[in-house]
Amino acid sequence: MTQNCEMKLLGSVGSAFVTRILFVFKLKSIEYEYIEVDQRNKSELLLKSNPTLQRVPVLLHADEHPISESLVIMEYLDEIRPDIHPLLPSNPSERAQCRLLAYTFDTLCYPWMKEFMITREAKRREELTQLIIGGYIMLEEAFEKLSKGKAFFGGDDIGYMDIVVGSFLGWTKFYATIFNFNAIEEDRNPKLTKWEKSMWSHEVARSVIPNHETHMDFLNMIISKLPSLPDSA
Ligand SMILES: N[C@@H](CCC(=O)N[C@@H](CS)C(=O)NCC(=O)O)C(=O)O
Ligand SMILES: *[C@@H]1O[C@H](CO)[C@@H](O)[C@H](O)[C@H]1NC(C)=O
Repeated sequence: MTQNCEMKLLGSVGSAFVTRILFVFKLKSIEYEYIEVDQRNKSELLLKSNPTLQRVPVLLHADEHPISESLVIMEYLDEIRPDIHPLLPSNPSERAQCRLLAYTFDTLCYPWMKEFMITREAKRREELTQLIIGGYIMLEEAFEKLSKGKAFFGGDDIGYMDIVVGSFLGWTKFYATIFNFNAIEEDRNPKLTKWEKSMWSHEVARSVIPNHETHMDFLNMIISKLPSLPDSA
């Protein structure tokens, strides 16, 4: 228990990357202290613990070196708590596939989704729609391989890839409501559609994925950080 209290998470409400760490804490029953970072006014603690990237999440574990980047933190927590709810598959080739997939999702799909949210051009938004659809078709194929007919990427229960992609389920649902665009559609993604249902009926996913209002606040915060338009005619 004492050891548990030495875990601190710097996060911002609404961030899917932070949601990933909340998933892991819940699944592995890790106690932690949550410290909110205001994205418009970053704290000294954030700048000190993640001076280069200056973004959340950051994990502070006792006197260890601070750890940033959600995927790195997820693997760290999996390594220090390997006995409770292991996240990565045991097979090295499947582990590598998961890591590659997560890397691809974060370096391609995420920037597309982020740009989709802030772009003011209809044409660009349409291009991004197609790119995101392609990304989720790639995930559909990966799901087929990794899940082996089970409900989750991780098999019978939530694993590494369920967290990586599942942390964005609040956002894709938000986009469906606000922009009338759902990245996961039954006709293109029959398996992911079922997977999404399994995720929403999972108690941990339901408790850590932020709600609509939180996403709306986050969107407004992002917009307020953008340079203002030269005219608003
Ligand atoms: N690749 C990073 C992405 C983290 C990230 O983009 N965090 C955002 C919040 S969603 C942030 O703190 N941004 C602050 C900034 O870029 O100035 C991860 O996986 O942790
Ligand atoms: C920024 O945060 C600091 C403390 O972290 C606070 O003293 C200051 O008033 C804040 N500034 C604004 C503009 O909110």
